[in-house]
Amino acid sequence: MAQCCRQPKPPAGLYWPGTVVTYTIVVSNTGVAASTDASGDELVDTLPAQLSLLNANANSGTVTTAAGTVHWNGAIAVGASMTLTIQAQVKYGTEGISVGNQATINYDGHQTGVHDTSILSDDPALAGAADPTVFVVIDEIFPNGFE
Ligand SMILES: [Ca+2]
Ligand SMILES: [Ca+2]
Repeated sequence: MAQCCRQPKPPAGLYWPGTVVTYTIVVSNTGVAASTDASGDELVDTLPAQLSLLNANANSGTVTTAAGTVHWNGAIAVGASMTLTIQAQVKYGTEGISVGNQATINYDGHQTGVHDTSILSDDPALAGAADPTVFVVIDEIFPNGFE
């Protein structure tokens, strides 16, 4: 029974049903004016249907979650960054499915108190400017050689 709750940590990039996936999203203010907490969410990440949202935390601002969607509100000073960490579990019955995730960041580029610009998050491991983070769910394996 001891092995019932064991959750082996997979090698980087290998995910199977039951694996906990951690997304780390860093939003930096590289502009010349503070990014304010304007009306509406500054970041929204709706997780794909293959994932169950476990928790979400940020080092500044306010995080709320509803169903499979993470909402972040807050200000970011010039030159500062906000780090949002989202943990989700790969659902069962998803083997072979390509799971993509991408957040939307909204900001008030014209300093009018209203969001006027939206950008998509980017996977820095891929060459494009706005790549979703994608992995394919594999069949369960036992990398430690037992069970
Ligand atoms: Ca806001
Ligand atoms: Ca990229």
